[in-house]
Amino acid sequence: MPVHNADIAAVFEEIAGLLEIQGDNPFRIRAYRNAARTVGELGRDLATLVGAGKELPKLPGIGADLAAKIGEICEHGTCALLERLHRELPAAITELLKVPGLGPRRVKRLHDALEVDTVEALRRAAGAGRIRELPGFGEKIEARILEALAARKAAPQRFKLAVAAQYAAALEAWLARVPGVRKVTVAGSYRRMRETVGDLDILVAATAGSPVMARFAAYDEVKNVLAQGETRASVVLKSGLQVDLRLVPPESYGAALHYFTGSKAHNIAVRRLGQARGSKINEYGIFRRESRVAGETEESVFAAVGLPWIPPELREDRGEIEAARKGGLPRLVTLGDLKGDLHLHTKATDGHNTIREMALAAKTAGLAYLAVTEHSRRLTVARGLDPQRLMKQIDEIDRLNEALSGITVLKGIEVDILEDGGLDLPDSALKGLDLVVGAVHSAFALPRRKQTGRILRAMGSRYFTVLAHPSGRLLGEREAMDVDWLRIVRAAKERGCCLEVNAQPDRLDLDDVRCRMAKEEGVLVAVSSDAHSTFDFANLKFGIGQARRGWLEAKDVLNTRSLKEIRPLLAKTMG
Ligand code: DGT
Ligand code: CA
Ligand code: CA
Repeated sequence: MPVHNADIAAVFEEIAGLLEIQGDNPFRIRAYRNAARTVGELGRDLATLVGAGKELPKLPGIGADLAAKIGEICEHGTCALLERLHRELPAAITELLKVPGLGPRRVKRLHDALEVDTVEALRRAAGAGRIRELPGFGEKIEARILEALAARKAAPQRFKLAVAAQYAAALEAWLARVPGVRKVTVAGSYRRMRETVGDLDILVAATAGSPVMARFAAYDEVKNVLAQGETRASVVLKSGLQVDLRLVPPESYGAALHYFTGSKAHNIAVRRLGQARGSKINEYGIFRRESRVAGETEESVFAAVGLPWIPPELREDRGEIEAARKGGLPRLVTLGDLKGDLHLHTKATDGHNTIREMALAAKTAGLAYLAVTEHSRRLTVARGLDPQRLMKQIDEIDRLNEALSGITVLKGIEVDILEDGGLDLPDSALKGLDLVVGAVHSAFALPRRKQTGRILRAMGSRYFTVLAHPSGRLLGEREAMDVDWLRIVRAAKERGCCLEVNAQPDRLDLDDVRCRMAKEEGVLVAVSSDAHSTFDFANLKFGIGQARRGWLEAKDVLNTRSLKEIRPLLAKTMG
């Protein structure tokens, strides 16, 4: 059974929750939680390393004991500790832990006081008004629990793109090895690089008699089979991710690919164009008076309605058809266009590697420069830098650059934007740097006017280059801040500073819509990894996905420029 980093992280997260319910040592609990985060965000598949008999990379906070557990999970999908905790606690506790706003401490109290040990029991207790009477709960929390339960029912779980990618890549490779299989493509929102996906839609072309349908249902990550026919099947994987598979004949592959890539709104618009030309478009092809005129390739589908091929990331019915008709489609930025990375961390703060290690990994990733941008002192949990430590790092980078070839380290900082919009370090500490990345890490819930003013003031400070993860959202965890985006984008334009697309899988911030707003207002966007380890450069592709969904071309992205071209641009913001 293939095990992915997300599975390992989920096991550690569950262990942390269950240990907390049992009242275990807080340090031990935190160790599991940190490990879950570290593994979950890692840009390299640990099970592959374990499977190849390779040693695990040294990761901070992951000592021999946790490393052994990672090995155990890679092999068995679970570990003895989790199994023991399952025996000691009611099975539904794990489900309760997933209800937003509950958390281990509350779950434990509900369990002890009301004997609530299933989600249904929780719903009943909340509905009967019994939860508000518990000390430490109250009416507000009871209402929140009911809301969370209703939302759970209404909105099925969506998977972060990077997490879905782990499952998709493994399944795609597995299907491609089935005898007779000619082509496998993961279509749907995944192919359009949406930040989250509801399910995977896989298209397969195979020779007659290929056992692909049976093999799909027998894939060992499958938890249950929802439907299985000769040409279509749906399964749910152990992770909860649903996968729909379609077997299509070669002459329909392009039409099916177009149909199942979506979006639905885009499909409807294309179908209408077809109707206007007297042809019928569906997932089997393009038909004129019952005979197929196109459908083998996607290009043929678009050509049949008089359009050039449109990249999947644009297919949201947000003007792409009109642009295609006028020959005005953007030439979307690609991963290969990136020349550098302008936001990352090292061991000096909460990163896992030395500057040198990060530089060499960036070079391997095909980059020519990278900016070290540590947290500033206010972020004590990340051991943020004060002016003295920053000065020391600047010296270290100068020395390192003399020794390195083929890669240049730029000097930066991720300075904390204080609640009043001031920066966490004085101008005297910032002025020797190549760039200043500013970011909000606190008070995300300020009212719109205050929050907007705070960010505007920060961007207006003397040294300010890039606004990092501008909205502050964390997918599935924290909403974007409430700010006047147009004012911020226009202020960036006036001030000559840039906005970031942070490529971390749970950020993807700016999102697609705000990328496009930046472009339309003439503001450059930096696509940055915010790497905390040498593996994280692998996340840049997800940032590029958002940039492409936001119609960005290479010229719209700051770090597609060579070192020589970017230096004067950065220097302008540092004066
Ligand atoms: P998701 O899974 O919620 O992240 O989003 P999608 O876009 O992958 O949606 P999904 O899985 O329901 O369907 C895959 C594609 O199939 C969708 O993007 C477009 C196509 N499709 C599904 N239902 C319809 C429909 O009723 N009409 C048309 N024209 N296309 C549809
Ligand atoms: Ca889908
Ligand atoms: Ca689907």
